[in-house]
Amino acid sequence: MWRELAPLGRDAGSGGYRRHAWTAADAECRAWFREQVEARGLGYEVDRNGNQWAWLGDPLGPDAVVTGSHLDSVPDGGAFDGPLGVVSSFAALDELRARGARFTRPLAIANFGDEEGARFGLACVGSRLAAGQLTVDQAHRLRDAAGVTLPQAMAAAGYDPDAIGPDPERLARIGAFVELHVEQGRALDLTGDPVGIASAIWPHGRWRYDFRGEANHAGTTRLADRRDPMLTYAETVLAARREAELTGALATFGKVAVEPNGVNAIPSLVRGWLDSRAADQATLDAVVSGIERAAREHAERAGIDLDVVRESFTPVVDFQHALRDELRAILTGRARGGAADTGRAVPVLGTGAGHDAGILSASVPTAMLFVRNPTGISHSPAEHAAEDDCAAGVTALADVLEGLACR
Ligand code: HGY
Ligand code: MN
Ligand code: MN
Repeated sequence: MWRELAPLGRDAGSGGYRRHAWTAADAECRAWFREQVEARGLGYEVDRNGNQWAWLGDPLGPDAVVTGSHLDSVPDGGAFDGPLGVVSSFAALDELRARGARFTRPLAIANFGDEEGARFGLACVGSRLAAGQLTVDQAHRLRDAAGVTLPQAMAAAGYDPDAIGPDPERLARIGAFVELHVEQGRALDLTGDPVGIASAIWPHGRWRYDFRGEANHAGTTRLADRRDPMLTYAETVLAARREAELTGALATFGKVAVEPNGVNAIPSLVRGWLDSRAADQATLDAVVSGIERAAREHAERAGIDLDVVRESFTPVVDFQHALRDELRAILTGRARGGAADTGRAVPVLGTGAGHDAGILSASVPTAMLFVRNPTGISHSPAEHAAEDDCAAGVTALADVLEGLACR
């Protein structure tokens, strides 16, 4: 499965993935997902928001156990963020069938669309729509850098944008959602464990800063006569780092767009996107307001107009303790009777990375498994996990699914 998926949407130059929502690369990944479903004789379904589902058992039955993740990527993302969860889900199902597991609850594997928000700027569009955390009107207003709206992109990919909307009945039928994901950090590398369990997701968001100045000639305009938004943007980027250091939060300006973006032209507009995250809401509020305050002071002094728009926000997620503890019991061998009690506690760790499981946790009992990432690098072509650790992740996911769905 991994070898078949690896070339899809991969850029030959950077080696990174460009699997953005409703593009040709996304379509290739969706076709791959459907092939896996059909190769296993599972029921295939695409829900009203374009999320894909593979079903074993009755899709309308109660108390389903669902696993899976996403296949889309950030620009030049790595191979594991998302796909590891989807591939591991199919491999875990194969493992359970090899074990002769008898399912007493419906089981599904999901591919949630547009988790990264790389094209339209909002994270977890597929799961947010299903959970009613993104209204149809808000979704219809999303547009990419070329001005293509989400409905236009969905229609061009053959999906009905008028069908999108909340899916409470579907979510009400789910008893547990467990997402396996490559760790985006080095906590497991430090504990020496191949697999860990998630405790929480930090609150995090994305803010767009629009710095407007005055376009002019780079070669004839005196410095004193300029209103250059690039300077204010640069000062804001440095202020963001200072505020993050002062508050123990994270703040990143990783995306910038300049108009007219000419080497010999003083910009009229510099658009910068802030990604900020912190262990708790109060700290996040403090760092985000601190950055905006500094930006406004710099803009005021330089005669630059500034607009700040929050484009994406996810509150803190505290994964359901009962399900988290059930996974822990299963993985330390206590809950499955005969299995030797390994006694070794499985690490439970928080993360600053957002996930569909975080969005769905407001509607469904959710949990996450992390697979060790020896360098911690993610959102980069250098993202990697060792094959043995990925295999340990598949076994852990199979154990968890068996413990939950084969009672
Ligand atoms: O941004 C995130 O944390 C996730 O990768 N969407
Ligand atoms: Mn990601
Ligand atoms: Mn991810």
